[in-house]
Amino acid sequence: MDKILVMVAGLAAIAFIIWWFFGQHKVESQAADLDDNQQTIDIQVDGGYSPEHIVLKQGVPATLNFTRTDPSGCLDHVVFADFGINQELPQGQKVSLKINTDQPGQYQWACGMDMFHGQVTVE
Ligand SMILES: [Cu+2]
Repeated sequence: MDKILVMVAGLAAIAFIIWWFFGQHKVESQAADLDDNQQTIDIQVDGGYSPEHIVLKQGVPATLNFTRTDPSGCLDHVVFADFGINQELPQGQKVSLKINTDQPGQYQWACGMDMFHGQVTVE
């Protein structure tokens, strides 16, 4: 009987850990606002990116508005290697980036030093 209790508790703990991780990822992922033939999303840059995962609709022109409030130089550039973008982000200024959404897929972005990451899903 004790063994069964331990096993049930162990499974519950594992289920909780799985829920915790996947739950968090879901919260971080955000779809862009769709308006006519245009989609936009605001991304705050402060100790990382918020949201960190964004979802764009394929074939609709997309604008990502990055605003860096973080004073550290680490995040002062944003790099989309797939799109050939290496953009400076002056502190406190909104910087708009156009993203090509012709091809579905997952695209990473990073800070200039490749330490912080974000992800765009085009679907
Ligand atoms: Cu960095």
